[in-house]
This record gives sequence, structure tokens and C-alpha cells, in this order.
Amino acid sequence: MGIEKEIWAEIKAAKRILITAHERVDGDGIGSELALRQMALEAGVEVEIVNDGEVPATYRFLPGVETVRVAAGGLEKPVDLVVSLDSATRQRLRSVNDIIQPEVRIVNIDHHISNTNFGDLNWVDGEASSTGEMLFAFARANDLNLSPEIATCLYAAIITDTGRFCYSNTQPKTHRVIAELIEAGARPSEISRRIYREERLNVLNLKRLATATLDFRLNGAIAWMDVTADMHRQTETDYLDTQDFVDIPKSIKGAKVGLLFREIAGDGRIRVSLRSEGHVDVNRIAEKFGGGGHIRAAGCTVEGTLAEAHEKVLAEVVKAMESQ
Ligand SMILES: [Mn+2]
Repeated sequence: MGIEKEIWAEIKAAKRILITAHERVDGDGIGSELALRQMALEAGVEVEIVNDGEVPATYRFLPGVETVRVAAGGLEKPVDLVVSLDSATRQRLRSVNDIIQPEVRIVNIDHHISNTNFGDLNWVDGEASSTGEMLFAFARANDLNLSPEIATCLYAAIITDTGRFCYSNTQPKTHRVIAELIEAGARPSEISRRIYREERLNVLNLKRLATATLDFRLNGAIAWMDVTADMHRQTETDYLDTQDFVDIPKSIKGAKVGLLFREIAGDGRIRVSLRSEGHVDVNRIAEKFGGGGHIRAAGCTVEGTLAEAHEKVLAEVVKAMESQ
């Protein structure tokens, strides 16, 4: 039996499942959670979706999103299976770990090459563009109905993790999946309008403050910018609003590695996002700081001030570029 069927058998055998994804959930995480929720509900399985933090405003149009809760609220009822989506490690589930009963089995579905296979059942496909693309294959392997709602959620998952089909993880297969999702009822113009063409003015103002900090090394081959807690205060925004900000330094001509340094609410930790346009393996750099991800997109958390984080992480990026 293929892993897709094995996982579906476990889900169907459960009465109630908990679906979760990595901290600071992104479009792939939330889209995948909501798509799998619909599949499970149609099979008569009860579902709770619980994450470490809130869903970013951008994704609050997705069908079923109103049912998503945060771990601080606890579980509504005990569950007999946990499905972790799009999370490379158990640590990245953060506070959700506190509500998982120790005896409950964990299914781990993910596309990060850094995945630690922390589940009792693991399906990790580093070749897939996104967890959403894996769930499409999952639905097909198990002959599941692709409702317009499921198609919409999977479309959102894939378009965000491929950077609107621009990143190197975009394969011919990705476009075939997308074509089938449109046939199943996903509406591309509507979904991309909600995600990309309704920017709030305060987020744009945050972007203005952040771009003012743009800085470079190695003649522009490394580009980075900062988002500080003070900028968030000034613009009445929060970390949920900065998900695609790392694209700004990375999209500058000549930049081979783009970084975003985020000060998350004065806890003495800096969240660093890394993107690579060339041959630098940013997953390896992130791993040196206890993080990870993909070869061209990764993240980590560094203790200390912004200046200390710059110094530590940029030194590793310079080293990686000079050793090429
Ligand atoms: Mn993903």
C-alpha cells in the first residue's frame, strides 16, 4: 500500500483528528490544513485545526478558515490522531505541542528537505513544490472528491509556496495540478486578488519603513532589510503582515541571497528568512542556527539584537558565497 493510502486509512479509522502546521502559518500551511479538513469531513471524520498563532489576514477568505483556532485555547475534545502539515520539525509546531496527548499517533506530511521524520507515519517529498501539491496527489491516490472549496485551498497553498509560479520549485507537474484545480472550481483571478491585490495601506507603510533599511554586501550579491518592533508599532501591523517581505531584497538585480531580519515583539530573538537566487544552499546556512527549510528558501531564529543577528548570519552567508 502506498503511503498516501496508508495515511488515508489512518485518518478514516480515527473519529476525531487534529490538523496543524508550522508556527507563523503561511499560505501553504493554512491552505493545506483547510483542504485536508474538507477531505476528512466528507469521510465523516471530525476535525479540529489548531495552530500556534493566528491566521494572517490575507488568508481569512479561505473556506473553513473561521474554524481555525490557536493552541492557547486548548483542544475542544480529545483527538485520536494528529496530522502535521508543512512543518519540518516538531519544534516548529510550537505551543501546539502542549495540547498533543503523548499517546496519540502523529502523521507528518511535508515537503521540506530538512524534515526530521518526527511522525509515527512520515510522508516527506522534497521534490514537491508545496504541501498543497502533495495533498492534490493524496486526493487523487485515494479517489477523493475535489470540491471547489478544496480546489481553492490547494490553489492558494501552491500559488503562495511557488511565489506565484516563479520560484525554482515550479515544475511542469505543478502547472498540471493547477490546471486540474481550476477545472475543479478554483478561481485564479479571485484567489490572487485576495492574496496579492488587496494590500492594506498600513502594510504598504511598513514596507516603506523596511525598505529604508536595505543594505548590501559583496557588491550587492547579498541584500537584506529589517523589520523592527518599532516599525510595527508605528504602522499598527504585526509579524503576520511581513510574510513575503523577504522577496524585496531578493528581487534586486544582482542579489544572489536576500535576507529579512525580523524583530519579533521584543523577546530578544531575531527571526531570519533567507532566499537564494543562485547556487547558495541557504538551508545549510539556516541549519547552522538551528533552522532549516529548502535549498533556496529557509529560515532560522537567532538570539540577540538585530546588529548581532546581522553579524552572525551575514558572516555565514559571505563564507558560503566565497567557498563556491
Ligand atoms: Mn510549504
